[in-house]
Amino acid sequence: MILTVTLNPAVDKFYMIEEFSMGNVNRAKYVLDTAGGKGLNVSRVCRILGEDVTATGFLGGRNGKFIRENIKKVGIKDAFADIEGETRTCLAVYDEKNKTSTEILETGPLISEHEKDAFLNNYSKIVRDADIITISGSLPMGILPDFYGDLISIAKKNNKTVLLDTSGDILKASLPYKPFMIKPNLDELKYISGMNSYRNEMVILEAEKLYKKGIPLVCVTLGKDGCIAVFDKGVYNLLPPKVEPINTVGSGDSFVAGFASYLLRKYSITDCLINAIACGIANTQFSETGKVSLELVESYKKQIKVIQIK
Ligand code: TA6
Repeated sequence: MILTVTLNPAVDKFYMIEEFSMGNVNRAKYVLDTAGGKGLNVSRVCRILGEDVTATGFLGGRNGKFIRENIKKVGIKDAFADIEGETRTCLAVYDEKNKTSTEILETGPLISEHEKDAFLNNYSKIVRDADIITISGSLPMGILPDFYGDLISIAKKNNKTVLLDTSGDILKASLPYKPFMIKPNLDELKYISGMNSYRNEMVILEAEKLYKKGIPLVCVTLGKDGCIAVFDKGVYNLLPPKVEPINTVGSGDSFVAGFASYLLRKYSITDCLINAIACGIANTQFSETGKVSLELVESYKKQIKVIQIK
């Protein structure tokens, strides 16, 4: 079973706009509300891949109710903790003409000490039934950046594998706890490493430094250019086919789901990364966030090139 952690879930509101015009009235030609937040996108893709998924985190208010109803419909087991606050809304505005996606992310509700303790108590129990734990996204107010470290420690005490997808100070604070995988993009790698260029050599150098600090798999995601991965003392570049995206939001989350699914099925790290990238690309072919099709994933897997750099 895959346990997904989304401490700051969101109702993802997607607006399709013919041509977005800043400072003017824009009429949405298509609107879609999705039970989102990175970990719930991971959960939804895991379900499409046929995996047994339990989702946990914090949910409250009308948005929390919407999310509970929607995750139940797709067979995601609900292990969320109730909160007083209102779960947030995140906007994704897609400009059809310019093919750009603009996101506006709310900070999320304030979590009380009592709510945090109740979550931790429940998490410590459900971790035992999980095989793989994914921890994704930002933290709501009231939760300190090193909280993911507590979750990683509890998981590792139970001999569970943790895949971490977060950024900024939260990612920095989590590194000493050595999750199995981190997947920073270039900007996130720059923030945590201080590197001053995006040249491949620099990216590889910083990724290797993180690997040497005890992170078994450091995967720097490069969007349409795939990823650079450091694991098992080697450095690899995985190159995807070129596709025309519809909506890229949720591709990183689909990547995590694809990786978790294959890791659970005991595939090699390389095959897990191939499946992960194929899921990330497949997600771009749908307007919904966190959506893939098995046919597209299978097709893209065959087109991904793996180059061993070191
Ligand atoms: O990756 C896409 C997405 O999950 C959106 O669905 C939106 O919920 C956002 O990211 C949340 O990101 P955050 O880093 O705030 O957890």
